Amino acid sequence: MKDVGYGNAYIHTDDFHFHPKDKTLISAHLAFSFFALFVGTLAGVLQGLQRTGFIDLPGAIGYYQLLTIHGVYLALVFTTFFIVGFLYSGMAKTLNGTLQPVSRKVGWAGYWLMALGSVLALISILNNNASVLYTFYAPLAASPWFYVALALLIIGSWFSAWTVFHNYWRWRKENRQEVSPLFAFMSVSTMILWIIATLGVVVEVVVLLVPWAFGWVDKINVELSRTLFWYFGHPLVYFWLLPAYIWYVNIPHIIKGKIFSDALPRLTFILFILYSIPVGFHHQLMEPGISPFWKFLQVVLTMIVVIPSLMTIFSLFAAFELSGRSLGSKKRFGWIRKLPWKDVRFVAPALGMLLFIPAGAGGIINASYQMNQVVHNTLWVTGHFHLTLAASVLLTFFAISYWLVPLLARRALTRLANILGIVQAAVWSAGILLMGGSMHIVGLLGEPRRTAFTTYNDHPIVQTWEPYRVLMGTGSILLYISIVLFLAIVVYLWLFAPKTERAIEYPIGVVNEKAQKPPLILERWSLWISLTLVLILIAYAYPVVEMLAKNAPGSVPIRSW
Ligand code: HAS
Ligand code: CU1
Repeated sequence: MKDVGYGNAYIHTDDFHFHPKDKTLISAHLAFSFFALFVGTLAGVLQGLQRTGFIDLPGAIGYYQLLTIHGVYLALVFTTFFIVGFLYSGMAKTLNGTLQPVSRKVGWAGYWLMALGSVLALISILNNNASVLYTFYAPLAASPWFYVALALLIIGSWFSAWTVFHNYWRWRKENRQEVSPLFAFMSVSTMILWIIATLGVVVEVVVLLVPWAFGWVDKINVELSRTLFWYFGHPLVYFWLLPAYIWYVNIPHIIKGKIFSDALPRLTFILFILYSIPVGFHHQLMEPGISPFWKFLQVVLTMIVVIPSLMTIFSLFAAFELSGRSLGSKKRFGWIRKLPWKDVRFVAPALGMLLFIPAGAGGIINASYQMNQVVHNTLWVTGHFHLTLAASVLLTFFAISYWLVPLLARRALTRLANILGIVQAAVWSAGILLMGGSMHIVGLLGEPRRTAFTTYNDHPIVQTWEPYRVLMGTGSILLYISIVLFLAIVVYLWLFAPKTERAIEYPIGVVNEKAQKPPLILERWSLWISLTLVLILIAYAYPVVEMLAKNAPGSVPIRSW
């Protein structure tokens, strides 16, 4: 590996180039994700400005329509395409230098299914037939084709998961007694989590929503449909988070340090597989159809799933401090100054990490039964997920784009792009702090989420929300500016930056020589999957049977728009 050092026009190189066919597959995923990012943020700023009273929307499009596009295109479409493309790139880099040809074909099948689903969903929403938001809660009913589109998106992503698994199996066959590369381990864990989680939403969509929306059955069991959604909805947030926890392998390289421990991140990911699914009731704490014991049990499990994130904090600080000390820092906190604060590949995720500390604390508040009564269905929750998904995760995805796009295009991450990237990440963080921070406060003051602008007949309580609405609106404008800048930098890096053979490297850290070899049991997937299924049965079997046995009257489809 040749290190030409940061501060030159180019960052260092390890002469890794993608196989041209891998490059096309990965690029297609990234391109679609950037398209979704643009559509989703455009809808986001428009609905944000409407709900804060800054603008009136033209008659042709409504607030709930825009909010649905915003949620579906960012939370479901952008994330899935980006994550799949990114995982393919790391699998190619760390396993055999290229993806297996057959897996590439399956990867393309997945891509087209997901793209078809995404376009169909957008058409349904634009035709004003699916203003049901990204959680598509029954009894609100969309056009049946919207649900078919969602099913295509998810089933397509199963093909992508297979592509990841297949490359891992092939490598495993040739390297039976070896510990897999950390990146590949993380990708496999992420996709195992995804498959188990999406089973819930596929059952919800295919068994409950589609027949009901087509009119083949009259009524839907609302509580059961929401339960199946949140069985999926919570692990969904870790499907976003785990690729960002790539911090474990990327950040040590970028800070010129080493991976502190090879076993700890693997254990972290196993804990996520085990504990992220049987916790969905923490989104349903205020719903009447579930008895308190099962809510309590899932809240306890939620507190356990916080532990792997605490382990991540520990591991990152250890990597920072060890790297700082090896670079000569002597004072207790001197390592902070040794971090590469001029490198966007570090600065963007570092801002994400800093924001994840209050964001995670907010999550623990949400999960605490009594406090959930105060924050549930208020803008506090919207603030929470902007600080987690739209800050910690997205800032990391920005950084990944800043090295992955030039690597794919064999172009340089120029000094200018690097500086603009830092500005872009800083503007994004400022926007999120303004918007997400105000959402937290105004949520405590009682402003509900999922509502268009209203003054509630000039009610005095609503007048106390006013200053926060101004801050939220201003924050959303900053966020939009930041995305436009991000997309402009990406287009520059993809098409216009100087061509170079000494491409920017794919940052994968080396493990600290003092770290212990991870035990092979961590790769006994059948064991972890079985334990996960047992935990799911414990947490869900009885309440679901209860929901079925109660034989609730159910609801006919309702169209509220
Ligand atoms: Fe959440 C609602 C609980 C994490 C996303 N969450 C949501 C919704 C979304 C979401 C989208 O219990 C709304 C869904 C909807 O539409 O209704 N959440 C939690 C808990 C955690 C948590 C306990 N959430 C996330 C993450 C998300 C996300 C991550 C997206 C990526 N959440 C809830 C609950 C609700 C909820 C309830 C329902 C609320 C309601 O009533 O509706 C935990 O996983 C959080 C653990 C995290 C930490 C922080 C670790 C910090 C780290 C940073 C390291 C920093 C360093 C410093 C090293 C404990 C790892 C760097 C230093 C330098 C110098 C650079
Ligand atoms: Cu959750």
